[in-house]
Amino acid sequence: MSQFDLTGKIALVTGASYGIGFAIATAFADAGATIVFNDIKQELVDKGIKAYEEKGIKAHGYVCDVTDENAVNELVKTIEKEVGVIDILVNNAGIIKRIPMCDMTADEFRQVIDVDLNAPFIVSKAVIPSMIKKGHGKIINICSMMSELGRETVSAYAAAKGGLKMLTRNIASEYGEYNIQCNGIGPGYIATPQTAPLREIQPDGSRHPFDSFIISKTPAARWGTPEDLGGPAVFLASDASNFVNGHVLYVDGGILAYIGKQPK
Ligand code: NAP
Ligand code: GCO
Repeated sequence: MSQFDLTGKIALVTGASYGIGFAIATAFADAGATIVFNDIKQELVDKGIKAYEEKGIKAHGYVCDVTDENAVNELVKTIEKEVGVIDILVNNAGIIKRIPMCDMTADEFRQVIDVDLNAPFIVSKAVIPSMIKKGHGKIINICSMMSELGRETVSAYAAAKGGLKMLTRNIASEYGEYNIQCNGIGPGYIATPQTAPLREIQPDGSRHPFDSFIISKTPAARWGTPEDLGGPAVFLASDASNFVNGHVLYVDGGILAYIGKQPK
């Protein structure tokens, strides 16, 4: 049997009706896992179930706001009853607000921290006890370039994703002895609705300046696709990574290794 096989495993991927979460869940299903996902609205869950069906995947979809601790605890109980104990959790649901720091309200800052940092704490805490009883578990936190780097307008997001990197290391430290591996994936710049405003074609038909900037900062000279994250996620969800713990795997086409192209 392949070390990457996920047959018999149950995976919960949060916020996975489209985008990166959807691509990761699809890769898990291709490797044999049963897919469970949630999203914040019924329309998104319906859209997700249909999109999985189109790929031949029977996914279990639930409405749940990952920032609501009671709702998350109920969700995990329902999944355990209706599907089974979760073997793999991917904390994928996330938001970003691109606002210069001095223009951002404390409330807006808190909303980002709530979804991108507090929620992974809440969902991980809800699944770990059953993972301990089962004798194994895999938690994958979707981090970011902003777990390492800063840039204008993303103070809350960078603070949350930097914190998520440390939550990853802490879960690994605290629960490694129970055969739980908690790792992060740090996607580079990936073409999804979240980054669509950064790729908008300009009125004169030229590329968005940020789009050109990202191409020049990425040795691969392209944006990533959600599918680029599938293989790394399967690795971190499978037995192939049983001694990998507390690591963040950057899937960035080389951005973090590169000083950037010299301007012409
Ligand atoms: P996305 O397209 O915005 O998808 C995120 C999903 O999470 C959406 O379905 C969203 O619903 C859902 N969600 C938001 N708040 C939620 C909540 N409170 N409870 C439950 N679900 C919630 O994002 P993506 O680009 O695929 O990104 C997925 C993850 O990767 C995020 O954590 C993001 O920060 C991270 N990431 C993205 C990139 C990139 O370049 N795209 C790079 C690095 C890291 P709505 O549609 O209603 O908001
Ligand atoms: C931004 C982007 C990033 C990416 C991603 C990078 O405005 O700089 O949205 O934050 O989404 O997280 O890894």
